[in-house]
Formats: sequence, C-alpha cells, structure tokens
Amino acid sequence: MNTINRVAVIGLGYIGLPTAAILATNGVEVVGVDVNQRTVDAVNAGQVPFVEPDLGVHVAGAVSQGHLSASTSTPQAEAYIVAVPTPFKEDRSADLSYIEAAARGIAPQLQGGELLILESTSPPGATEHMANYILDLRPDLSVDGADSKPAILVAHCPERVLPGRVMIELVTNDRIVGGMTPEAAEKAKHLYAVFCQGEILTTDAVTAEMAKLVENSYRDVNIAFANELSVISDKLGIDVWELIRLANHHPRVNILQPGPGVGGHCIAVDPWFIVAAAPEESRLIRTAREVNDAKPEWVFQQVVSALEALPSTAEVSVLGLAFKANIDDLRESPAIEIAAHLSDVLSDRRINVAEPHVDALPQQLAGRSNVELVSIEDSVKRSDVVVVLVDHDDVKALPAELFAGKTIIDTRGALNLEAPQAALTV
Ligand code: SAJ
Repeated sequence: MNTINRVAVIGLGYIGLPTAAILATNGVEVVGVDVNQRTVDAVNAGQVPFVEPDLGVHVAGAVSQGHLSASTSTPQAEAYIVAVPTPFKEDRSADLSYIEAAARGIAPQLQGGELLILESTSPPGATEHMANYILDLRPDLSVDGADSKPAILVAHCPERVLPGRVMIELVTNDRIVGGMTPEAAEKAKHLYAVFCQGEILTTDAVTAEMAKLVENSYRDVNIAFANELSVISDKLGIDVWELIRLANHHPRVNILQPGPGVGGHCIAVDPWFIVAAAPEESRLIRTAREVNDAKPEWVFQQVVSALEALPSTAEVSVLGLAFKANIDDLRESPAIEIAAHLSDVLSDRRINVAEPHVDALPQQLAGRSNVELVSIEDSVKRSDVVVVLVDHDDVKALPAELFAGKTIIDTRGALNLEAPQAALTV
C-alpha cells in the first residue's frame, strides 16, 4: 500500500494536536487546521495552548523540523483526520455541526482516492452522515466506486487516550478502525501504523462508533456503582473506602472509586449517545448517568448539613476544582458545580477554594464576593468545614495536624488522617 505523505488534521484540540504532532514526528508532513487563529499562531510558533505532558516537546520538534504547520483553512492532502468536538444538544442527541463544518472545508479539496477519517467521538451513524454530507457537496465522488465515480475512503477511528497520558497512550493503546468499506479500514490501519505500536483492529464504521461509546459507558456504569455504594455506606454508617478495599480482595471483584461525580468531556457525555440511539433499551446506561449526575448535589447537601451545627462565621474549604487528580482540566468538573452551588446558596459564608493547577478562578466562580482562590494550606487553615473534591497529590500529602478540629468531607478518600477528628468521610 502506498505510503501517505501529507495529512491534514482538522481540529487542534486535546486529540487533534497530539495526533498531528505524533504523525509529524514520525516524518509525515502534517497541516493542522483550526478555526481559532490563536491556536494556529501558537502551533506555528511551536507552542501548545493547553497542558499535556510531553506534547510541547513533540510540537516544538515537529514545527522546527518543518513537518508540522497550522492554518485556518483546509489544504489539499492525501488523508484528512477530523478531530472536532461532538457536544450534546439540549435533548442530549449529538451536535454534528462541527463535523459538518469540517466536511465543508474538506469537500472542495477532494480529487478521489483520499482517506477521510473521523476521530471525534460520535453517535452511531455519524461517519456515514459525514460521508453523505460530503457526497451531497461533491456528487462526482463516491465511497465505493459506484457508477464509476472516484471513491474517497471513509473510516471511523475513535481515540481512546487518557488525558494526562496522551503521548504515551497514542503509541501504546490498541486502536479500532471502522471502515465504510474494507479498503477504507485497511488504508486507515496503514496510516495509524506509522505511530501506533498497539494492535490495530479493523471493523465497520458503526461498530467502531459503538465500541468507543461502550468503553466510556462501561466506565460510567462502574463509577456509578461506586458512587451508589458511597451513598448507601453513608446511610448505614460504613466507611466506603474500607468496604471497597475489602471487597476488592475477591479475585473477580474490582470496584472503582467513588467521587463527587463524573467530570470531563467524555464519560459524562458519550453514554447519552447510546441512550439517544436506543432509549427504551438503554435502562442501565441511563440510570448510571443519573446516579453520577446526582452525586454533586448529594455532596453539596453533606456540606450544608455539616454547617448547620456550626456558627454563622464558619468558613468552607474546597480542595480541588479539576475534573480529576493532577491535571489542570476544569471541563465539566463536578467540583466547580459544587463550589458554585455552595457560593450561591451560602452567600454569607466564605468559600476558600484551592486549586494548585490554575492561577485564576474559572469563569463560573470568578467575581463572586464570597469565593476566593487561595493556597491549599490557607484554605484549610481558614476553614471549619473542609470538602475534598479532587485527590491531587498535593492534597494527599497534607499533614493530619492541619485538619485538627475541622469537619472533613472527603469525597475522594484522599486524606489519610491517623486520628479522625470530627471526620465525616463520604
Ligand atoms: N472517576 C471516578 N472514580 C473512578 C474513576 C474515575 O469518580 O474510579 C471520575 C474522575 O474523577 C473523572 C471522571 O470519572 O471525573 C472521568 O475520569 P477518567 O479518568 O475515568 O476518564 P477520562 O474522562 O479522563 O478519559 C476517558 C477514558 N476512557 C476510559 O477509561 C474508558 C479515556 O481512555 C478516553 O479516551 C476518554 O475518556 C475519551 O476521550 O473518551
């Protein structure tokens, strides 16, 4: 199979930019395309507009070698990788408008024979939708050579990398490649083999779409189980962390960790695409989403109850805003939802927020008179009730003495307090 020498990656976000960079550092000529001029300028200067370990080195290296450049317009290429957002709409069905916008940019550049890969997490049928959208704009082309029209090879190849480990997992994870035709799958496999050392498994496009959604739903359902256990344990006066630790000694049990809810842009979104595709049949998947979505409100109520027993001057420490440990990513974070709710309802209380990975409050919390961003130590020292929302290493390292006499609501089981004071771990 012919080597692909020139690739355009549409969307230079958390997935597109790492993919562009890893292809470029493996010798492929890559043009990254983004609607945001600031992102394009940053990449052309060899910089990365967000935090992801090792990505900066890859981008800087690829740009300085002349293998990676960025642009706001889509160039001609032998392969196109679309990695744009697919948020959900009001009714929780997927918003495919970013995919359609990418397709409008690609369509005029096509000559036939190009590989077109959708990487964005997508509801079943989205790859076919993208192909049909392009064929509407380019009726002279086909996906399978029908009517002697030149074919474009269309495939879905979902990303599965974990934020914080993207540059490692891009190389080591197995990949699923779903082609609209077997030729498209093979061609896409050939492209990913440039950098992927994992197994590359081929299937059809809709199975590949579902595989991605199912992986994240599997995790969501299992986190929901842990979150439900934490609520049950609280009612029964049981330490949920001890409970899970003990149960996990069973050789076939592996319960995940409860938390303040499920954040990020994937696990809390993707299951809804399955529910939207088969609403009657997706009972467990829907309930898991509801259990996880209800957790921030439950944590909020725990804080309110803890404050009831304290004088009106009592302050609250919120430890962590990120959606999970040791990252600066605040997207869809349950911690922000809880902090904002506390600030709204407890308007006369001071909320001392600590998030060591950011230097300013996010827009949802900025400008509120009762919320201040402070250091972790100051947050705890000033406060009577401490609510741990993220198990950052900096939080886990705090000495037990700091918490003496305080009410603690540890939603992550992060603190290791030798002598529990008025500890209330949830
Ligand atoms: N969480 C818990 N308890 C746990 C594990 C996670 O409450 O035991 C919470 C986290 O705190 C966080 C949320 O779940 O708020 C999601 O975190 P995560 O680490 O499970 O996953 P993400 O969103 O960072 O990345 C997931 C990954 N999917 C799976 O592990 C199946 C990743 O491989 C995907 O590529 C990514 O979604 C994606 O982009 O879809």
